[in-house]
Amino acid sequence: MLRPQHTAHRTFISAAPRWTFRPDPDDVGVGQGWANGFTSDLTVAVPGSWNEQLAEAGLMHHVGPSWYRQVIFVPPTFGSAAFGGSARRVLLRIGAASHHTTAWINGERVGTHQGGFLPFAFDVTDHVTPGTSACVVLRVDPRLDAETIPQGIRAEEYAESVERGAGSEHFPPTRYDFFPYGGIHRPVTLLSVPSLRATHADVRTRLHGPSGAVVEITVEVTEGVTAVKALLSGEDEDSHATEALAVDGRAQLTVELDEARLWSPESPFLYSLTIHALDGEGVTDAYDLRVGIREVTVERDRLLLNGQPIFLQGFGKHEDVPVLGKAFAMPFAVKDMGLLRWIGANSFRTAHYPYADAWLDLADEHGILVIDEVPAVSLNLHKATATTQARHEEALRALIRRDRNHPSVIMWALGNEPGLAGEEDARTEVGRRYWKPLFETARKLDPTRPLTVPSCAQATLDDAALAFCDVISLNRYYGWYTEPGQLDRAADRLRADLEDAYERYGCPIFVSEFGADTMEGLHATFPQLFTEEYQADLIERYLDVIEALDFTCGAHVWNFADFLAPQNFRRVVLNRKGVFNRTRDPKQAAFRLRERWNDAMATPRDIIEKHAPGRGASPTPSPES
Ligand code: BDP
Repeated sequence: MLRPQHTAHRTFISAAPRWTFRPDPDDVGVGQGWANGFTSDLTVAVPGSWNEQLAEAGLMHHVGPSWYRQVIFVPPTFGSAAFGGSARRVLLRIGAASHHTTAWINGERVGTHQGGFLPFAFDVTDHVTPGTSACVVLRVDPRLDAETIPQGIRAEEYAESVERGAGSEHFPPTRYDFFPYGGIHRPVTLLSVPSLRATHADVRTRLHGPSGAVVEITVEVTEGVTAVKALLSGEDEDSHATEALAVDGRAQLTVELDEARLWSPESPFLYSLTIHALDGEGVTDAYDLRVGIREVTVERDRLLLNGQPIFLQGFGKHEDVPVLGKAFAMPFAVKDMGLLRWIGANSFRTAHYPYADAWLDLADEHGILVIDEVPAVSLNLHKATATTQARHEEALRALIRRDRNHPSVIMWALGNEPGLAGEEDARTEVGRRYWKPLFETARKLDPTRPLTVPSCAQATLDDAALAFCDVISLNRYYGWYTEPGQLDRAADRLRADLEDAYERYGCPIFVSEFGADTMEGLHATFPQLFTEEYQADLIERYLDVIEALDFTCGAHVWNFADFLAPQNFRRVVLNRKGVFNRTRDPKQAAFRLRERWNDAMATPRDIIEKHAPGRGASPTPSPES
């Protein structure tokens, strides 16, 4: 799906930010006809989670169906007359809503969608009239179960575990360690697009010869489009034009560059690509994209970008900010990018779900490398069914389709921590059968990026997902959940674990999570959990171990910033493993990392060389290369 854009052939409006809101805890809204409109004293901001916004109305822990209503004036400029009479369509697009959404316009149902973290759109042309108002009603239901991605805990299951006195320590109940926000989390827009248009574009780049590159563009088009033109231009460089006929709804175009300017963290150069759809009489649609040319490969124990080894230094993140909850908030995204640069990080992981695409735009521009994650967090394979697996595949396809054009995305994480509660199925043939087809699908859809699944200590190195990974990602908490206050023992266990992992799998090892909860302002002269010194020391001890091992390709501290967790005795309101607090003030660890990572603007390899002499050098070429 192409994003909202203003071009000579496309336009859009954003819905007003304040919506009428009504929670529906007893799920009576459909039966009572709320789709035709409803009244309520409550309003809520969109994008925004309802939880913190409406905490005083008793909705902090509301994880149930909720209704939104907004009257949107459809501009007369959305009509065909404004675009020279050619036929047009109107689309209602929702950037993301957690997790199941049904939409009505003027009481007529226009569509439904499953999945909380990716955009979706409904063609509402037949339900609106340009120049008049439309009443948009959305029912958003955040409830999850064993067959959704991510999996969740149904209210009845929770009630049973409360009864049994086991497994009920989280409230609201989740299978994961972040707050189960509900709401419309990314912008709602109404788009006016030509009937004869491009509907999707896939751009693949590969390096060719000593300094050239090939850019392959596949454009999906609506019926009636006969050809597609593409124009690729770089700064101060010639433009490259190409054209191809559309056959069976798609056109394949290729641009060959003799001298390609590559995208990299040091020089994140982006070409502009303009796509034109044609119908035999002229141009019917125009759409702009940006293209970064770069290549990611795995060679023995190295992760390579444009043929050079890279070492990932950065964080697992969350989309979580005060009041807005899980909503995308540009000021925080801009601030976070600034902090990533300030601290000297070169990468982050979109733990534990796809983020708003604006994050990836920023990463493309700043040269930040991204591990992009499917929202299959803490999978319980014992409870997974064929439906869970099919939805997992759907989520994987949708993520790759949305994000593959971003050069910043260097690796797909197909999930996170299967078998978190120690379920045996994660380590047996059940796990193997679950993961195999998912990896096959991902490789078929995108053979140009390595695949991984961050794995937890509870699943052990027998985690069935690991056997399919190109990079082994390990989340490890020695010195925190085990060996508390004992950093020497923690470092020894970590080293032994990483060595075992490499011996067993023989591919690059990435420590995708490690960290310690930290209350800013707590200090001690000895290793004491929760103090700022302990967090900073633990992080440095981990980095010393990881950087000194030849086969590692990076380390991501958990977490960039503190984030809200469900209520449970392990958390003082927030998961406090952030090196920044929730409002982005630095803890001591942030300054230590900054010192280590910036180091006169050295590259990550130079930093390794400093802390582990001899380790930063490029790999010796393998005999066959
Ligand atoms: C890991 C999870 C992450 C948690 C983290 C923690 O991947 O979501 O927040 O541990 O416990 O198991 O802080």
